[in-house]
Amino acid sequence: MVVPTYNEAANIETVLDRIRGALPEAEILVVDDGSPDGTAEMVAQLGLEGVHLLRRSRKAGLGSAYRAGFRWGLERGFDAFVEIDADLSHDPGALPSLVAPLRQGAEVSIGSRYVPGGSIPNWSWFRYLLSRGGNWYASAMLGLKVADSTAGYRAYGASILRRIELDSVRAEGYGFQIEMTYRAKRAGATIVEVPISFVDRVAGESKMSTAIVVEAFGLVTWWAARQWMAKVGVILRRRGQRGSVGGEHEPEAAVGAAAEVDAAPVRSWRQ
Ligand SMILES: Nc1nc2c(ncn2[C@@H]2O[C@H](COP(=O)(O)OP(=O)(O)O)[C@@H](O)[C@H]2O)c(=O)[nH]1
Ligand SMILES: [Mg+2]
Repeated sequence: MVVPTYNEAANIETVLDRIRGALPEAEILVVDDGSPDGTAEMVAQLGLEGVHLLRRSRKAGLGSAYRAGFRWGLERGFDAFVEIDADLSHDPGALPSLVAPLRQGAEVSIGSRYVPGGSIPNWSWFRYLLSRGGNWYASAMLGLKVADSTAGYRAYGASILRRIELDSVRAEGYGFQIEMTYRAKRAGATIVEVPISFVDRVAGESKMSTAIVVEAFGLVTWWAARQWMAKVGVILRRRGQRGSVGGEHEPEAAVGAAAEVDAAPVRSWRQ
């Protein structure tokens, strides 16, 4: 269990307790970014068995906190990872149903607000529309076929985290969740959505900002553009190849390929 925290002193003890109650066998890693409210000190003082603390010096974003948490766990040989917010928006009681698909062979399980049975009881219409609009845009642009790709309550098998190349994941906010979904899908993961009820935080403050929304929108547009450019490139190359069958360019291409193969050992020998 990776629990990112920034100023969650009002929630951390309860959330750790409830995770323990729901999934006693899980190890928990709190990734704290130097919370000024003393969240990390509270975790250290509680000294709970099976609860680890990764302290980072400054607020570096949700995506970077998860990347650090996943690396920590992969180095120690954990085979499944769960993302959960520390503000009790994600009900720890749903953990058994969230991790169940991993036991049945799925590599990603998303706690989804937008599949039948999922809900957000107390959100303002503005946040609801923003979230639905963002999800629609990401899904349409990237062909994700996932109802809730911005959801932050999810479980991953270690195998997919290894294939995703975490070091090159760049997004920090909602964009991080979309990027992980996009990469997992491209890497051939089976992605399952499990209905959850997302309740808005009661204590502490949200770190959601306009910058986070803009980052997600910009990155989705960029990934989609890159995807289309790659597709157009493939079509043009295919056309070029068809045009040159039996034509005068063919011998030249063959010579080029041979030259490249020949050149390889020379390059490595020079090094
Ligand atoms: N370590 C770390 N945790 C963060 C950071 N930003 C947000 N969080 C945590 O990520 C979770 C989700 O953030 P929250 O502010 O509730 O976002 P919201 O649910 O979209 O409003 C909470 O547990 C936060 O404490 C960050 O920069 N670093
Ligand atoms: Mg929250």
